[in-house]
Amino acid sequence: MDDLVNALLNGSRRAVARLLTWVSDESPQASPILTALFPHTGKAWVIGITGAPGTGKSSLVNCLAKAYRAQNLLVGIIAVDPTSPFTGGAILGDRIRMRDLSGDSGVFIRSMATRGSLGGLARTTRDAIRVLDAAGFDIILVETVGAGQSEVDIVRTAHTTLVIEAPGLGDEVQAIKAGILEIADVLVVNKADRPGAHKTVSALRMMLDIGHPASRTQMTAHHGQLLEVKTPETPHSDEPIWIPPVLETIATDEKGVAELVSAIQKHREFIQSQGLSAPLERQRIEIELHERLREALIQQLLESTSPEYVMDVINQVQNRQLDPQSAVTKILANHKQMVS
Ligand SMILES: Nc1nc2c(ncn2[C@@H]2O[C@H](COP(=O)(O)OP(=O)(O)OP(=O)(O)O)[C@@H](O)[C@H]2O)c(=O)[nH]1
Ligand SMILES: [Mg+2]
Repeated sequence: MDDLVNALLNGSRRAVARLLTWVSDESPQASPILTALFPHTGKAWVIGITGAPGTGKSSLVNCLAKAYRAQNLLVGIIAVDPTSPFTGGAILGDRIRMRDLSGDSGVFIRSMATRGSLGGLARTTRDAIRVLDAAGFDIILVETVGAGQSEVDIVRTAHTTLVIEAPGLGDEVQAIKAGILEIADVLVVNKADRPGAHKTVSALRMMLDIGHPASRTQMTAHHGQLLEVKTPETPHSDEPIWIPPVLETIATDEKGVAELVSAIQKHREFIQSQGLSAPLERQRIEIELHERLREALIQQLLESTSPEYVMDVINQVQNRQLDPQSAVTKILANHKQMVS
């Protein structure tokens, strides 16, 4: 184990590959290594790239990776595909789009698909980010398809979040629905070679104006937690606020990429100069702990409770002998008894 940890800390690509496989397989072998690596993490800048399917996320990731490589930075890429475990096609497509990067040992690409729960995917994605971080990757690009709360959760891991839109298709409306506009640090209208790009840009700018820019620099409270995550205090009116820029890109022609890299850099400098790094990290840790705790508690509960017992409780609810809340109380009481 020490050998693997040392190899990884020295940036061995084989060690990275092996550990990422354990992480995505949720293999128990990964845990002690992640524990050993943790003190060596926290150095990379994590950039989340999200948006509706087909908006050009992978193409932009490809462009960004090349730009950061030109700065001599090491780039890790995680493509999260929560839609299905059968992602052969999508991954193959990404490989083709990212083929410019193949053969460069300064870039490491890995796809992560869900095996069980989406909560599991958020956890394995965080672990994968830490593996790359400990291995010395400076920039970690995490691509997720922005379709709902679970993807938003994954994106919350990032230090800078890019939301990618494309002209037409009413994408801006979709973004609002999925709640992803609120998490954008930089908005990108890709496929600017297509008609309607300017219209999409102005629509997005208008929506940003209507929104509440004061709350944008910090993450909003997380839904569905066991415990309430405190909403960050609204900054005083004289404090500088981050207003997400709206940029146009043509990923297929590598147009607008330099401006995008510069916007990301400005956001990073803003976070750091305003002393927001530490509070934002605390908030990410809080969210992660809640998620892990919830998963662990449910796991514990399921281990101490037999399926027959649960079946029986379900029957009682169906027969109107027990209401659902009392059923939960009953299962919890049974669990308490089993573990004591
Ligand atoms: N015209 C045009 N096409 C683009 C541009 N960027 C990407 N595309 C094309 O759009 C298609 C989808 O691009 P991807 O980069 O795979 O998009 P994605 O958002 O990663 O897609 P998913 O991961 O499947 O959600 C590909 O055929 C790209 O070549 C662009 O700026 N202009
Ligand atoms: Mg993609």
